[in-house]
Amino acid sequence: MSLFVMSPEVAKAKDAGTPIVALESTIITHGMPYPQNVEVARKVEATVREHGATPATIAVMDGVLHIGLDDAQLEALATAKDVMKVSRADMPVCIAAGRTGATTVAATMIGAHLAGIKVFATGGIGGVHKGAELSFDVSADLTELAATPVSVVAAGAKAILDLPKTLEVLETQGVPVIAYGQDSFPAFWSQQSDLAAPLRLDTAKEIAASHAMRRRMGLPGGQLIANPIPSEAEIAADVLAPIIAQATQEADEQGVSGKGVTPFLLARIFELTEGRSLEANIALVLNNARLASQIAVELCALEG
Ligand code: PSU
Ligand code: MN
Repeated sequence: MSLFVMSPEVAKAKDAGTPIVALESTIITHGMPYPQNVEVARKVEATVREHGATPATIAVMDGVLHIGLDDAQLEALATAKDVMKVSRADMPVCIAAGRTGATTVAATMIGAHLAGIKVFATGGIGGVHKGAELSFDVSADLTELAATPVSVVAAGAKAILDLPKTLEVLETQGVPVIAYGQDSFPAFWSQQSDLAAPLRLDTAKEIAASHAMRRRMGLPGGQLIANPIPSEAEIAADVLAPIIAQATQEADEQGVSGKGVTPFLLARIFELTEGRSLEANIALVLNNARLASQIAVELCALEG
């Protein structure tokens, strides 16, 4: 029996050998409030289609790994209660137990690779949390990037994380971190950070060629493409710094730990910025869907 079910739209693209872009589902269930979450999921899918690729939102529903969701399934996921947050460790358990789970970056990469999808768009990746020297809280997204050959387009990583340590771990793991069109590593809500990006490429074609070269050389793992947020949607780093500090302190005081940390911080920052963080989040996800589609188109021309 197949390990997954493809939506008719994705199956058609697979058969035709046309470009496909994977999309994650934790951003829907744990990253944004309803109903914006499902509206954004639809808009992201539409953006991928407009740019010549087929969207494949990945999630586990009632024990079935879905590669591509139809509209009713997207709505069901966005409104479901008790949805597991599924990373690498949880995925087989969730499927075997017949449960419903939203996939993180790590688990979406695994699903995409199983289905032969090479490019994936999201908002931000998980990383090394502030205080990780005591909590050991390092996202499994980082080791997944080292293991699974999918190019992930994100707007960098959030300043809720320790960005220098996140870049160090990625370097140790041999993950290329490629800023798109600029020298600095983008910081999710802000285009620039004061950290230099380890690598820079200026076109989707070069990013696709690097992905293909990695495979030809037999190196495992993918690439992290750090795509800066559009300037009109940016929130200045100095506006956010005290808000992030407050949210992080509250998480500490309330004993939030493990998988709960990222969703807690995202929700508090949303409240404390009175929704501005969500607006920025939406703009950058759409921007990432655009670039990921362009990369998928180029990669398809290169590798088929
Ligand atoms: N960062 C964001 N938005 C998100 C997430 C991270 O800016 O929605 C989600 C992604 O699904 C990511 C996951 O893969 O959180 C990381 O969680 P953890 O740190 O528990 O691995
Ligand atoms: Mn964690």
